Amino acid sequence: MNERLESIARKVRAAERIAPAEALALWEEAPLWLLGRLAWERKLSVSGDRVFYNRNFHIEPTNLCLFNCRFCSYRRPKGSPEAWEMTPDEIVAMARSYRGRGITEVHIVGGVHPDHGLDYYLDMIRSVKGVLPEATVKAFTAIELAYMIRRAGLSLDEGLRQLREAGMEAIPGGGAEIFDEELRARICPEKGTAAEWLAVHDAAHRLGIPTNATILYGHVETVAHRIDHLDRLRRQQDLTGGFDAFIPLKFRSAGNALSDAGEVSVTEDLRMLALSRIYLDNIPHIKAYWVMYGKATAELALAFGADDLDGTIDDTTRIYSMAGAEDRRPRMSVDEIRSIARAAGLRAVERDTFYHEIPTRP
Ligand code: V47
Repeated sequence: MNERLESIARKVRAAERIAPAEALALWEEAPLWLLGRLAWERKLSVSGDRVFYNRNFHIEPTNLCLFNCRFCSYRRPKGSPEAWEMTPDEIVAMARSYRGRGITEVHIVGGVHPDHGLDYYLDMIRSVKGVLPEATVKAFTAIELAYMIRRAGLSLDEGLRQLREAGMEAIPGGGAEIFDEELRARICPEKGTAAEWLAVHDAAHRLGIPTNATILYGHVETVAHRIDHLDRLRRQQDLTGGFDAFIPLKFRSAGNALSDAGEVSVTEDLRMLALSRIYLDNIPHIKAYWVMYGKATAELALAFGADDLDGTIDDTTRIYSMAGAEDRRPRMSVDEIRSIARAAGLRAVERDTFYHEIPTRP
């Protein structure tokens, strides 16, 4: 190992923060085993032998979307036979079908629908919460939120307050994509800016609403772009501290305008996870979203710094199956999650949205 690498590894082990240039050096020069070992050690010091999971399902109310992001396989234009829009009754019926099944989180994300006002979303949240009062509603990406709040003529703060009052208790991490302005203009030119994404999370954190963060990697960006993205998140977290989890999202190439970019290797996925764990020293949880990796890679991810697998899902999300993920009908039983954790030498621990542990139950 060269001297530079040795000194960076020493810093990481001493829980000292590394700079962007050091992250780049780690990426370019560290062998996989070293990245993995550093991330594993960091994971152990944060969450010990635990791997978190939750009992959740998703509601994807629509795949109509104002924006046409080039990496997206999910969106359909109005009039397309593959476009869908759930009615409020269908949404309530879906939530009702999960009554009595131990669900602790409902994740609601869809396209940015052109026609709905804020009241529509407030009613949606109230109705889901009304049917499943014990579950946390984690809803809408920062992009959807910015749009619905702006359309209502409200400040971010006021809009988020109203949504929280209706029952939105946490915000998922989607819509971050890649923060670099030039790249964003190439892959999702119409979508809200990086500054807008960060402003929504900043406002949410200041209101005490916890959120997640993501990156979409493995398309046309460079490693320096990824590190810049991580750096902006780390700086935001220093200011407001409200990110619970970071989720590196691997670009899946089927059925979208960026298909030619292909997909990065599993080895690169593991390097990305490890780098995220090492760089984001102020975000406690790194999620290996099994729906996007597939179950086999998710198990591997647990040796590279991840401490969360996300949830049972119950075949309720299409975003990744439409983009080419192996699992066409993603669902995982609690037993399966436990055996993945066990195989990785770790202990599966059920959590709620806020990472409170839930005592073992069948
Ligand atoms: O923002 C879209 C990504 C995200 C593709 O917060 C794609 O707990 C890969 O954010 N290949 C939405 N990714 C999903 C998301 C998420 C998922 C699970 C848990 C949480 C959480 C958040 O999906 C979008 C976009 O970055 N995405 N298309 C694609 N072809």
